[in-house]
Amino acid sequence: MSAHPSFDAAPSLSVDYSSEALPALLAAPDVLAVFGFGSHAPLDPDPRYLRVGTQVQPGGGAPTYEVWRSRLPVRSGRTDGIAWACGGNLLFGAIEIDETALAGSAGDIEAAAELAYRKLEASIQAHGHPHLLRTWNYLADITQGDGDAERYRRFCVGRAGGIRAATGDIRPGSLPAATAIGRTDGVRSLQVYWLSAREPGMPLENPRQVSAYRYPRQYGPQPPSFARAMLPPRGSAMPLFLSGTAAVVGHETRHAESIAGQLDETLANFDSLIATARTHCPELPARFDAGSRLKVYVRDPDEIAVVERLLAERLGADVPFIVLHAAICRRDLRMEIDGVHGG
Ligand code: 3EB
Repeated sequence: MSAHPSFDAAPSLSVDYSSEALPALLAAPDVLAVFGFGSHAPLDPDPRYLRVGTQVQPGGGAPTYEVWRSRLPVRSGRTDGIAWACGGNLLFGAIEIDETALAGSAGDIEAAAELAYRKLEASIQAHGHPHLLRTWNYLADITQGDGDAERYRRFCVGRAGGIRAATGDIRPGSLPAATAIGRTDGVRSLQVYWLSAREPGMPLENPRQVSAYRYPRQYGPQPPSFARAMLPPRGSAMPLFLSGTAAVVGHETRHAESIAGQLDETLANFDSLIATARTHCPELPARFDAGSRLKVYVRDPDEIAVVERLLAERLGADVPFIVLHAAICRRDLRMEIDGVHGG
């Protein structure tokens, strides 16, 4: 451990959903990041605020913002096109890359991803928080293009290229938990945001699923670079980070024709993932509860209402969740869920 005094505090993070006004949320000195959802959310120049490209249904009564609090004072700024906020031995960062500016009107998602990940790696190194815990990636038209030209597959190539360029290699044991989802606000730029720390977390895999970084060739030339979940650094007061999780068993999509079937398979995947986490952290609750926070991404807006109803049935009234309209990275996936558990 370092003797530097500012390293002494154990990292601490809470994740909440809030309908407070944005200026009031940003006025708190321990707020590390605030997220608004979709084109109805306001814009604000504060580097701790990000309007993401997945939409809440307007008028649905959903909480408006996701708020990360570090419980310690936060410094923030913008450096080399990256918004960052640093406090409590945690680093939030965000970058947005306009694909159309990179390669003409057709865009180039692979180049955008490579650039985003090179800059991400440089930034977390420069800030002295080199251990990625969690990343989110929002890209337009995620399943557009066929075969290996599909945009999600090319994103995976670019992401891996950026990580390799910066760190020399892809090391499965240090990949972050992640979400990669299709933005639905009509903006054609890649959004990547992340949380990193001075100390590493512990990436986890799911026994019901093939590790994404070992997906077979049929899913593209570059398997996706992420872990199924991330336990926070030892001694920290932080939740378990759950990657985007869908009805994938082994490496195959299940229940392509049924939103209810996909939801139940997704929840079964979480049961198995949380059971794995509990072998390391027995105090973690076995089931989602009031300390969990879930974001539910639904491809077809017409299925949002049924997902809300089914989730309330399956989880009860105590588990906070936000439902978002977003495209999933396989055409046969109707929904995906990510979140945190055990704050
Ligand atoms: C899956 O299980 C669903 O490429 O970063 C989930 C979470 C998925 C993260 C990523 C992709 C990613 O393969 C897709």
